[in-house]
Amino acid sequence: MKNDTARFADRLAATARDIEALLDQLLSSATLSNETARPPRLLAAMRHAALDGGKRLRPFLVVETAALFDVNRAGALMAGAALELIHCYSLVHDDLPAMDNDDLRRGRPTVHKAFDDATAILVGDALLTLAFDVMARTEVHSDAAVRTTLVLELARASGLGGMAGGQMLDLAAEGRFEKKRVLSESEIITLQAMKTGALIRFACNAGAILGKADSATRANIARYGSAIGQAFQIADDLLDVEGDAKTLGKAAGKDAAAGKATLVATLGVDKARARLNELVEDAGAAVASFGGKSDTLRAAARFIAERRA
Ligand code: GRG
Repeated sequence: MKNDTARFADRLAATARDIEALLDQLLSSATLSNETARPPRLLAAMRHAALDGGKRLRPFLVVETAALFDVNRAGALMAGAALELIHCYSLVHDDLPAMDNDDLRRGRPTVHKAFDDATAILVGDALLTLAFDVMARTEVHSDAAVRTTLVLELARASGLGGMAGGQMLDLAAEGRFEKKRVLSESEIITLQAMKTGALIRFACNAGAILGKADSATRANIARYGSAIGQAFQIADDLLDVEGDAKTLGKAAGKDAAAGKATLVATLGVDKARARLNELVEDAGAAVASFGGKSDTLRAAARFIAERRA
């Protein structure tokens, strides 16, 4: 019989396959109503950004939290695909010369390297807007109020007070706009809760929104999402220190070289690892009331903490 880790890996792979197929379809050359044309170069660059790569962790979290409430899987996958489009856009823009200036992403040349900077900017714009187009579709959920809540919360997670705002705080912390200063632990936690945590938290909340969960349950899911969001970032920072470019599919050691504000730099590797373990525990406790139904979410928290790529 398969153990928890193997079962988790199978479920993650199955969702990744379904998301790949869905994104392939969403990024087909056929125009939709009220679209005039899909310019081939922009479409090719969007497909380069979104297809054939990535763990699809955020859609997986949507699908698995939705499964707690016996939500229809096809709708959860569609919501997950919308979220993945936002994630892919953020990677394309983050890799640009004006941001992190990376040549490699998911083991392939970044979009601005494979195409050019202007195309990469438009890829980000078009993926971002397509995400909201997809989230608003009836295939996500038959209830318009559920779709409106998803659109609203996705916008909040992605924008000024979420991911884009967090990226701004990150650039400021690097000393781009004024003198570089050392951030406190709580400032780092806030920055990371916005930059990477917001989308991960949204992924979990989306499952509860689709399932029309009550507010106490929503709060538990949000606690789970916050804990794994923080864990994800600490694991990512540890990988930057301990990983290598070949397994990561992107450059390693960049954060330390740039003197980036991370909890690993502030707390040191051992304390950061201890914090990571506490967060995995807390994530598990937050969904304990679901019993065996939340086994996969608990395995996901462990996977996030232990991942090597
Ligand atoms: C440019 C608006 C804007 C935002 C950028 C999230 C973000 C903000 C940038 C990503 C930069 C980065 C590499 C952050 C570290 C954490 C992270 C998001 C890693 C990549 O996510 P994974 O591991 O990637 O889920 P895959 O490739 O598996 O999808």
